[in-house]
Amino acid sequence: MAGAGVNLFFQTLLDIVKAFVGVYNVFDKQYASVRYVGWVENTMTERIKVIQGDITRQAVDAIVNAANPSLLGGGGVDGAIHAAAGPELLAECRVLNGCATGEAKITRGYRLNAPRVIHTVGPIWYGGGHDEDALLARCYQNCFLLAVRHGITTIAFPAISTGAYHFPMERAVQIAVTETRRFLESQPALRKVVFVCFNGATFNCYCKILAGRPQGKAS
Ligand code: AR6
Repeated sequence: MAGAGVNLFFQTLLDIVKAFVGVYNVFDKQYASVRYVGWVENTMTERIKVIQGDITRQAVDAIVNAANPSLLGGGGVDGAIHAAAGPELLAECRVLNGCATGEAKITRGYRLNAPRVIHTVGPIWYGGGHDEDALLARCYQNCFLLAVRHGITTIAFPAISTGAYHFPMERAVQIAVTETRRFLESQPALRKVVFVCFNGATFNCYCKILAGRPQGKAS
């Protein structure tokens, strides 16, 4: 009888210990996930960098090209990327069958420091009533999706559509930053997003919208 009592005591003790371990695990997981979200939030400024410079010189996994629907080259950043990558880039682009506005396609980087180029076609600014905002947002979303699908962890963007396509700079930068923050929050695999600004005005605009101090040097 006494033996049964002792057994019951130990069994109950064991159940209590197990229950505590279970509760501890639940708390631990919750704490871990909260800490994880906190980590993303805390390191957001480290994962987004803004620099003034030339995107063709960036040593990242992929640079983004602000292309046109033919994907066969052009002026601006598109021309600079093709010039720096060499003719092999154009040869690969020829077989891609172009790219619709808001979509993105990936190639190798050839002579660039970046092994990959993600080509996206931003919207031409027609005054704002032609879905321009949504199309520009789609550019960033599709670039990020392609990047993650190809195991890219560091990516550099120019200010898509803000040159020959005349998208208002501040509005374009707001969209770029919003889409980037949204994607980084859900994708820990993406380690670094670099906004490469070709001039000081663009650089200042990104810094203002990111509401942070300048984080990079001109290169
Ligand atoms: N590095 C970083 N940014 C650059 C560079 C560079 N080397 N060169 C220019 N920018 P744009 P879009 C900036 O006109 O407006 C092409 O002909 C530039 O200051 O290159 O999307 C395509 O073939 C501006 O802020 O692209 C299309 O036909 C930003 O990059 C059309 O232009 C985008 O300017 C696309 O127009």
